[in-house]
Amino acid sequence: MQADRTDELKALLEKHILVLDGAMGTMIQRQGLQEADYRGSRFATHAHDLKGNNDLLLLTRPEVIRAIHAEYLAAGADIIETNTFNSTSVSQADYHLEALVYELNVAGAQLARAVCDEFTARDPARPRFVAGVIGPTSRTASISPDVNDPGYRNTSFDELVGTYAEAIRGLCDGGADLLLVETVFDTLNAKAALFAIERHFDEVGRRWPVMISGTITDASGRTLSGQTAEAFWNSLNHVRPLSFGLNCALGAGELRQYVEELSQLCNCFVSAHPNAGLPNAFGGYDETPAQLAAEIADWARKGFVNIVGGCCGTTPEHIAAIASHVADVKPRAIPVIERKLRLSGLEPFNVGKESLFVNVGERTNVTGSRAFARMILEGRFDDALAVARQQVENGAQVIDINMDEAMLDSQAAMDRFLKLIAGEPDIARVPIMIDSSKWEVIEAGLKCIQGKGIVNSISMKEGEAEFLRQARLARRYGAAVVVMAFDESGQADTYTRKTEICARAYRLLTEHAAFPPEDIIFDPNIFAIATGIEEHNHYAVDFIKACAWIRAHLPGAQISGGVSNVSFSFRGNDPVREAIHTVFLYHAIQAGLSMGIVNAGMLGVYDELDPALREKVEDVVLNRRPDAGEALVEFAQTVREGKTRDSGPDLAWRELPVDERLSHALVKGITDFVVADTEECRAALEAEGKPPLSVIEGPLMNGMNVVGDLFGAGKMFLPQVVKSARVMKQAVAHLIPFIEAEKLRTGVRSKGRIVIATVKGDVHDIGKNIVAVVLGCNGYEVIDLGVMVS
Ligand code: THG
Repeated sequence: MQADRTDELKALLEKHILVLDGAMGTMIQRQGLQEADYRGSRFATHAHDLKGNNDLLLLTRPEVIRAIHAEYLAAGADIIETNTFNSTSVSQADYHLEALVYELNVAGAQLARAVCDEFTARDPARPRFVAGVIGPTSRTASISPDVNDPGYRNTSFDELVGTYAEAIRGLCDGGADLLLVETVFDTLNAKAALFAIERHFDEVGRRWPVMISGTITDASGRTLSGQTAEAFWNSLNHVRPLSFGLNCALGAGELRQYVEELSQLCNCFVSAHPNAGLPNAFGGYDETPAQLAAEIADWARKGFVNIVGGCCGTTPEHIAAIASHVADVKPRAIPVIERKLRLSGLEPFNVGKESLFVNVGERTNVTGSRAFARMILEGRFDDALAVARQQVENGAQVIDINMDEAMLDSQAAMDRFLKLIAGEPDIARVPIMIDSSKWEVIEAGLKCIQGKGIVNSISMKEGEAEFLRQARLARRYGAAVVVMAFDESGQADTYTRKTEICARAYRLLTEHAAFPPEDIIFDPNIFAIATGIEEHNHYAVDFIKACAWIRAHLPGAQISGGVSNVSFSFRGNDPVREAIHTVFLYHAIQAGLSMGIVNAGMLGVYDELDPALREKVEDVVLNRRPDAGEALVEFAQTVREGKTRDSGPDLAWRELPVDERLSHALVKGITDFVVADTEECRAALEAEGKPPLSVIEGPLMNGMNVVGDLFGAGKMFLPQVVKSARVMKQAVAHLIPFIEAEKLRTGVRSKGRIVIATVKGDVHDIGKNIVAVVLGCNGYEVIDLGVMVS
């Protein structure tokens, strides 16, 4: 194992912009290697093609890789990337070489190590470093590869952790100085890599610096899995990376604004290694060394970057040009970033002093809503998703999800629901709070979310050791935690117990688990008041006082609670419950409550409450008179059920003409009415003497063109387009029997045969499926060879 060079590396980064190497693939391509080169003698009889498995050259043609490393070092690279981008079992499975993962990573690190050491020995004033490369694999943990089943995945968090763990062990054993998790297109894949990294560090009792580099794949400025740059940072900064940045996909010009954005957000070094421009029509790269270096040099002068290099299409000439341009430029100074709870879904959500009060939607809870429980128990997940969507539309900034129901496989339900949410960008926009009293259910949930979510909850009820274990794990998954005021002797119900337990938990978390205070959310227990039992009358007051104490004494932490609990004794009388919530929140927020699990959209305004009701409610909440509860119960009888403000989704678009409705459904990804609308459209066109195919060629393609234009303009991103494809598919499925019947009637023969496939290395086949459907509908016979076709 290589000696720890973290301090040396950090010291250099304070003084200089360091240079990464460039592309490996382009350089290997130049050699014109053939199948036999890849096989060498060791794999001469391997039953599958090996050409294109560039990482395998580490074992069969190491001198080729060694020479490329040497060229980059000679060009001025300070950090060399190991040739291990595809050295994971997921990627090696394409070649049936999963067994080589550890060996490839060791070999990759050893080889780069040896070349770096040679160069360092020649010029000790210019030390060189080995970055152990961990690639994204060819699978996405957050996106379904099957348009018909948005909850399906072809890999899992556990599978990725398993193979990444092997790779990381290999890289560290082989002598890497740091680890580089790069070309991240799905944050959940990266979370799995970082989980494995943190676990490895714990196991061997040593840390390596970690670089994280994501990739933005289209004009929307998002990752493939739909996150914005800031959401991406919020999801992964829990590992305190050495550097954070972007690489690949777009050329330097297109990447610029996102690098600039990260340079302002990240309290670590910032890296960027773009492609040599966007790929041209032949898959080549046109940006010259001078062009690329000029753009990167400008980033350097503007103070955006600390580490720069090249990705696809770059060569030693590009790296030499970059190195000479940044040699004398001062590196970016790491800015001081305000510490606050920084959550994310697809978009960032930062909880600071200025975000007065955070609404956490409570309705997606099987124990808190009979209707939601029925949907889940009956497997009506579409309806359950509609509940989540409504919470977000009604103002929930986070959604709480709870599947704790005796009749349910809670772990499976949590997994399925969260995977379905991942396919709904209008819900997945917000962070998730995973609510369960069972740790296994929480952990199952954490394995499904790419954003930075919240664990709800942990506590000291099973002692300090278990509390700290769960806290450390939550952090390893990159989540914040709700800490309930609960200890070995039970739930805290008095001001004294609430504050003592929170103080003890705070000390344990910050001093023994290095937990950042801003990621702690205390819940000092909201209990029902006005129950008729005298001891309960003081519950709200004690909670409110505890909020004030926590604010004053436990700096940086947030405070939350389950607000609807407080009014349980008024079940059945929603107007009174709402009034209680409103008054309770009015006082608790003033005392420091910063978040609440609430029925989003059902909160009143303190000043607008009927004064008579408010007076009675306030007597109860603040425990101002011994008979307050009875008085409110009596008064409550007079308060009639008002109109509920918990309105359904906006259906105004249903009034539009049918082709506009189809277009709307495609753009918004709404499947609810698509079959009925398609049929209405088909019948109408039939009446005009037009064939069923004209529904596709007219209204449906018009709608898809709108989707295409919005995507091209960066106004839609991939997970949204996937939903559009699903709508299209359902519409077409409805039309196919009509089209077949029409063919038989008119005796039309096939216009020709089309062979179609998704090439090896592509990540999904959505585009191909749409093309296949459209061609099929236009009278072509389509033969689909499938995915990963060489
Ligand atoms: N703290 C933390 N998490 C929590 C709670 C808490 N999670 C669960 C709960 N408490 C917060 N969520 C709810 C959700 C619904 C209701 C109360 C709290 C509720 N439901 C109505 C009822 O039961 O009468 C509606 C019933 C229905 O619609 O069927 O009141 O305190 N950390």
